[in-house]
Amino acid sequence: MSKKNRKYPTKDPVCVTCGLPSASGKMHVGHLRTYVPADVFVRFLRKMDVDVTFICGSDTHGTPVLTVAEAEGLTPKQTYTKYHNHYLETFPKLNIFFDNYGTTDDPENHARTIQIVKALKENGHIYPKDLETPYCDHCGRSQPDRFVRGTCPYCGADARGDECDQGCGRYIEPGLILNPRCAVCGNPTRPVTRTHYFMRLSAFESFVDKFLREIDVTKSARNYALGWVKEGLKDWCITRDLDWGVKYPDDESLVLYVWFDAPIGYISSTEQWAKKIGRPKEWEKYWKPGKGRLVHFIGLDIVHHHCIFWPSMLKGSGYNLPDAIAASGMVKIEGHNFSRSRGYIVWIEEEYLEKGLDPDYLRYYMVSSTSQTKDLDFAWASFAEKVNNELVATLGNFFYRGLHFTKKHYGEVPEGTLDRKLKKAIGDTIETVIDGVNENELKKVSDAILGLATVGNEYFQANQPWALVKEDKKKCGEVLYNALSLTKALAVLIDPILPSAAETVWKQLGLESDIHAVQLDEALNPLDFGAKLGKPVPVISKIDEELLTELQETTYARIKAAEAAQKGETKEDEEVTEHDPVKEAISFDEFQRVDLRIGKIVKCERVPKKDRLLKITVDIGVETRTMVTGLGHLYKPEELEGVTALFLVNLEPKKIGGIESHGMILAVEKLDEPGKWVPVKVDGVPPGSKAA
Ligand code: B3M
Ligand code: ZN
Repeated sequence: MSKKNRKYPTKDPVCVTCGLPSASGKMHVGHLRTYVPADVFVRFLRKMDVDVTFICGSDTHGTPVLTVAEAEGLTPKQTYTKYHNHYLETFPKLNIFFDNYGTTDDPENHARTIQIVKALKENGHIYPKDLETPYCDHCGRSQPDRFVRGTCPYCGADARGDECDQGCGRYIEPGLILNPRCAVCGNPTRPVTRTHYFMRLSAFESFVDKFLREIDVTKSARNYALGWVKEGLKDWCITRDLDWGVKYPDDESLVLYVWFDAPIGYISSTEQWAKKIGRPKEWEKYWKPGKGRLVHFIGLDIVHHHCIFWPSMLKGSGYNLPDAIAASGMVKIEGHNFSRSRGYIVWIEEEYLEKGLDPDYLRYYMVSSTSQTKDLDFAWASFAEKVNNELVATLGNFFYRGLHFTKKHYGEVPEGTLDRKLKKAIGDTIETVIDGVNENELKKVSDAILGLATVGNEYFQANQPWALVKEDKKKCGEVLYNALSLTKALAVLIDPILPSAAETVWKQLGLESDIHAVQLDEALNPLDFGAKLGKPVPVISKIDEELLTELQETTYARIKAAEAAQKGETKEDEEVTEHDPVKEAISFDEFQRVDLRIGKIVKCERVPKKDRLLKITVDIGVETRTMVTGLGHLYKPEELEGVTALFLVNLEPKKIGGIESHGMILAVEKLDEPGKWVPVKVDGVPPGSKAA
């Protein structure tokens, strides 16, 4: 990226927000897909001297909180307070620090929401209309949103009232769900008619279209959202027949839909921050039209709300518009779609923090595993591998060996001058870091920093200080001066990702300033001679086999228990199945682009150090090529050698475990044995035969 295309550093004030977690459950690994990168992004902006405020809070309204309150026998307020406190305590334990963390039930949010409804109404964007919504005679009440289940009108999957949670993921307007049944008692509901309030979203169609093309929004999110615009935006029902939420000003027997007041929480939480710092009007620099830049970090599951509803609400009531919407991919657990009910979840408190694991490891894993926009497959084995083979072996090792050796032989920073090549490597890394932050590709950032640590290790190795110290102590001092200056640079650069480790190394270098306040450029300033070194101790330690097994067992045990529970339920309730719903339809043309052929595995070998990976050489008739499969933990190479199976041969090449893979073997996951994948074998057909 050329310097002039960079958005950051900027003199404009920036407000970064994260999607508000619903205060109806505890924090799990899935949450961190957004919160960690956002926190890292904010910390890097601060290191570029950008004026940035980091805002979040708990989402306390709507049926997500109500259903949990009913299940736990608590009031909605008791429920959200319990989980809000949990978030409030847990974020700092992960080194995630918001400038303000409020709730959507705070008075500021009620007031701001009502102000926005009134502004929208005055501007002619709200109107009343009669609507038929589900009523459950058995429960004796209206059952909106999550209180109702039925068939998705778009894809036919079993869905909840306002969102197709198991199929296409789309937002569903009240009254549209097909075959509705009460989610509490299971009885069919009947439609009742009453007056609701609608926002005239249809009038915002061309605005949203233009907005999405102009702002900086993750490509996939933009494409989804533009797709909805193309289908035509329908007016949006903003009220619900519930008594928990922000009361609708013109009819207090209704509340606003949770997705109306939740994003307003971004504004009200900024207002709370402004009050807290004693400049109550300061929030306006972000939210009133002007130079302030709003950056929203969200998950790909809440694109509709942030790319369609929210900008229209802001526009219609005269507020500033988002400058960027960064949508992260979702998290899978051990290769499976995240699912609470099926046990594919990892809880942060019990299963990570209470095991004594360092939050920085998880932060590193979250940013360095894959591109921010892709799904991240969380697996304990790959977590341990990243910590052990990257953090410890490359970075931690470099920190420790230089500090330990210098402390032992010199006790202080020896004299030297910074090597030109090393200085250039530091300078180049800073540039890549700034590019990565601008592109919101934090993997690029962490890879560059680890690359610099590799340069350091090579420098150390090449100069052999352990031998040099005996021959020429002064010259050895020069080498160590360089190694420690590079350590300092690495501490500055890695600080946003590993704040605790960086802080410790900083102290070991004898530096007294606050590393979190140090700017990126400081990485280029070598150390002062003679500074006393602190006590060197390793700042990152390996995840040992025993702990890894314990972590894996906890996760697997839960998955097993969930499976058993589901099987039990299946017997009692025939309706529950474990089949994934059928995906959205594709056209025949789209299908024809898929090239499936029979191939024969002529050779199969393990990929060194990668338990799950096998390198296979496949004869596909026209040619013989290399592919990498993730079946290594299930099969020995000799079990696959000689197998004839179905292959996807026009999948774009991808590096897996350092090897370029040119296609994919098709395998099926056994329904009765989750996690067990079996290749689609075909006998009696020669390689190269096509499937359609
Ligand atoms: N509470 C939805 C969720 O938990 C949500 C986000 C609000 S952002 C304004 O995914
Ligand atoms: Zn659907």
